Amino acid sequence: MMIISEQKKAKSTAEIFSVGFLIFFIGLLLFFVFDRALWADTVLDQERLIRGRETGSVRSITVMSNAGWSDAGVEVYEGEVLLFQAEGVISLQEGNPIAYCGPEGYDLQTVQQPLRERNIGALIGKVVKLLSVELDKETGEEIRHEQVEYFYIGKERRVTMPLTGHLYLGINETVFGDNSGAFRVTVFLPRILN
Ligand SMILES: [Ca+2]
Repeated sequence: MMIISEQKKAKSTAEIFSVGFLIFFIGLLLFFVFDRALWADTVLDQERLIRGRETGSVRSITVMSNAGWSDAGVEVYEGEVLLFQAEGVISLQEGNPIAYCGPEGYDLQTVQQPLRERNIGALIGKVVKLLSVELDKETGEEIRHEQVEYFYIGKERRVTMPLTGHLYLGINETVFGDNSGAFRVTVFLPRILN
């Protein structure tokens, strides 16, 4: 009886150790999974900024306020997250002493803007997807059928690309001929550009 009891005790001790190890292992696994998930949410953006030149690509674009859309020179993919940072001051009406603004725009919304609910003069972007090209039979001119998606940027913003296509940056204003100045924009892409 003594021997059996000892064996049982030994067995139960081994079981406790096994269960303990299993719990520890699962805990360790969960820690890594959740830690990575948290890390991905909070730290990745900063990491991406710091290591942008290793893990992705950085583009510097000057957006002239009096020249319509500026070609960012990159194709983007739907769902891809790009980080934008902008600086600079522009005039929305040269000679007007109060019509100045930064990338967040001037505190005024008009119906004649690409993004009506955003400040006039704010930094915005658009993605253009070329659907088809046809020739006008009468004039011989090229007619491009495009899908366009606009999005707000402001001073600093992470934006999920709404469409696969070509990226442009511009000012949230249609009457841009009387503007002056430019925004300097840094674009961080999550992949290496060829
Ligand atoms: Ca203007």
